[in-house]
Amino acid sequence: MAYFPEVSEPIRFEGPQSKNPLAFKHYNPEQVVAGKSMKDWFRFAVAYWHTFKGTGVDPFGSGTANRPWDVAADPMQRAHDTMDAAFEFFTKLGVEYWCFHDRDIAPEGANFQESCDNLATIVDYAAKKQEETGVKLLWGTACLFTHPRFQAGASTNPDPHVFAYAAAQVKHAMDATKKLGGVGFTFWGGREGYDTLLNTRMQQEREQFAKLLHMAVKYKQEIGFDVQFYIEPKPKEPTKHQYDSDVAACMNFLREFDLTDHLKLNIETNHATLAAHSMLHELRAAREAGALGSIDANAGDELLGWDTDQFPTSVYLTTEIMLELIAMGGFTTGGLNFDAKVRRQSHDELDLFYAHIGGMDAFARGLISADKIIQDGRLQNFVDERYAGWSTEFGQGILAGNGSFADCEAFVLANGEPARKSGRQEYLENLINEFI
Ligand code: XLS
Ligand code: NI
Ligand code: NI
Repeated sequence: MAYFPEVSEPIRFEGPQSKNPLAFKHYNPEQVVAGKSMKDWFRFAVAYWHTFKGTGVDPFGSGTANRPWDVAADPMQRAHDTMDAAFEFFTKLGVEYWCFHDRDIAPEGANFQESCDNLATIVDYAAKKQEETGVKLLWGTACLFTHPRFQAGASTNPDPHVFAYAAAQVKHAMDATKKLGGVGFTFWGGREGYDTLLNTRMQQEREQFAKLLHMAVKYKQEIGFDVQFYIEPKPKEPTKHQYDSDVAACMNFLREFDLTDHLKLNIETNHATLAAHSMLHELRAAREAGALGSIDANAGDELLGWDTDQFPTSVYLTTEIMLELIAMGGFTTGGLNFDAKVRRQSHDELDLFYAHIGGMDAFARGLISADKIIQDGRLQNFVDERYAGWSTEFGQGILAGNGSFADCEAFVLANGEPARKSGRQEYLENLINEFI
């Protein structure tokens, strides 16, 4: 059975003149930009949870999407049907990767063992589908936030019984990811935070979180699984405060608990903005710390204060993202995962295509603009010139750690008042707009 009958063949690149809503206008997978094909720059992935499991439910209303793959009475049949729909979608859209939580792809059973058996059955099925289609797994993860047992957190729970449950679940989610050839595994601390400090031992909970991550490192070595771990910053929602709040908090956490060698960051646009940072800021902070691993590509709404997880359509945003990605030389294990959902009123299966096509085209335009900005060179030259003083013998001495207060005083006495230079913000903003 075809779940997407309106899309009879794979989405193709038709160029900017095309008016076909089911064609790429800018994303041309094999087109080489900045030394690499578009598809290799982006490594696009579809998020299983939003695209196939999302129904449009919100705190005020029930789901609006009635998916044809979500109708069978038996939950395992539904899981198989959903997997069929997913691989039909991946191949028709032409993405190379997908991402999942364990509980997205297989239902919880009556007990832990049954849940693990369900997962193993569906993973076998997914492995077969991957082999048939060539679609690969970007990363897997464990859902440690939906079930009521995790109401007070998973690894950060006041009860070690829940910690054990979470750890056991991660073990199986890692096995599933390994079996599917995943190159990454993500830890997003959905409820790893607190609702109120009145009942919380904050430092102990942070330590518990780190202990789970160390167990995961040990386990991946035990099973010989060459996987990149990611931690995904988010400041809040569902908790009031999440311990992995932003890039800076994550880096501090990883350093404090000796985990910097084992985890990189998976940065999500809407989480950056929830933390009152720009995506550019979070990417820059991660990249300069050598810890930028992967990206959850989405966008928030400027006027709504929660994680709306919208598809990215702003070329300004994608240009900024691609400037950082090009500066990094591209992903190694990571990719651009559309952790994004269609709006509640966009409940048709076709809307899933429009959403992803739009996101992919927005990134293609971002890549092309970013490449032009770099080729042009004026932005880089301006920044180099702005910091030129640090290349002098005096500046270099300070950076090498050889400076002293006495040297600085002598320098000021000899050189007088520093000349002020314009930061040229508006000029630079205009320059960026030349290329967008
Ligand atoms: C939720 C997160 C989640 C992670 C995976 O806000 O973005 O979807 O990416 O658990
Ligand atoms: Ni995410
Ligand atoms: Ni999110």
